[in-house]
This record gives sequence, structure tokens and C-alpha cells, in this order.
Amino acid sequence: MSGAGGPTTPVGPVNARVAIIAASWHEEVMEGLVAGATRTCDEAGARWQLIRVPGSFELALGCSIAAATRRFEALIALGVVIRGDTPHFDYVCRAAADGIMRVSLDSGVPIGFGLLTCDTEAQALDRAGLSDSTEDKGAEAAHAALTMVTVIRALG
Ligand code: DLZ
Repeated sequence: MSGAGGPTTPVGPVNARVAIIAASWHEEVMEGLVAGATRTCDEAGARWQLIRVPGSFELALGCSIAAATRRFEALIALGVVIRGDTPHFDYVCRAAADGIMRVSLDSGVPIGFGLLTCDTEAQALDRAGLSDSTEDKGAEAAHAALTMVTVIRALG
């Protein structure tokens, strides 16, 4: 999937409380993703809380617990899974993606999807919003989550 063509308009001010659910594997990449998400929230004036889970497999449960508190208007799920030699990659990615979507639809809480699913660590670093990355998927996920807050408010 190409990263080109994403929205370029800044999200604007969003006075909301947001939870960032972040996996803990691949520290350098995760640091970049979290920094992109927190910067985007700060720029919009949204208050964020960082919640760490062990791996990307646990992202959906982390989101489910955060959504159930009803304390957050949006969630941002961040993780990186790097393909290895076994089908494990597919199980973790599928569980995370399907689980996160299920939590979002069941709870009505928007969840920005910042899960990198890469063949190599180099691909992940290039998407992590670091100084020499070409893309910033943490910022993109935060942008999507905050935009959905404004959509829900406009329709509510
Ligand atoms: C086990 C595992 C492996 C092999 N790779 C990753 C990865 O690249 N990224 C990630 O976020 N998590 C990984 N995990 C951990 C699983 O997501 C999960 O935390 C464990 O299977 C324990 O439930």
C-alpha cells in the first residue's frame, strides 16, 4: 500500500482527551511513532495519555479496556510487526487489525490505526517519523483519530 495521497490539511484545534495505546516491540521505531502521535495531539491541543502494552497482539485488548472507561473520545493504536520466517507475522497482524476494528465499531470510539506491518526493520524505520524517515505513521494515525472526533461531534 502506498503512503502517498494522505490528507495534508492540519486537523485544527480539538479539545479532547485521547489515549495512545502503544506496543513495546522495536523500541526505536516505536519511539518515532509515539513522538509523531503525541506531537500531533499537542498541535491540536488534545490531552493524551500513553498506555503501554507488551506487543501488537495486545493492542486490541488495550484499546478495548481504554474504550470501556469512556474517558477518551479517541484512541490511537501504535505498533510495529516485522515479518520473520514463520507465519506468526500474519497471525499477529490479523489479530491486531481485526481486533482494533472490532473494538472501534463495538464501542463507537474512533481508533487511529498506526500499526506498521513491514518486511524489514528498514521499512519500519522509514515510516516511523524519525529525522531520516520519509513517512510518519504515528502522526497520520493521530490525525485520523482526531479528525474522527470532529466528524462525530459534527454528526452528534
Ligand atoms: C512474539 C512477537 C514477535 C515474534 N514479533 C513481534 C513484533 O514484531 N511486533 C510486536 O509488536 N510484537 C511481536 N511479538 C509479540 C506479540 O505481539 C505478543 O506480545 C506475544 O505473542 C505475547 O502475547
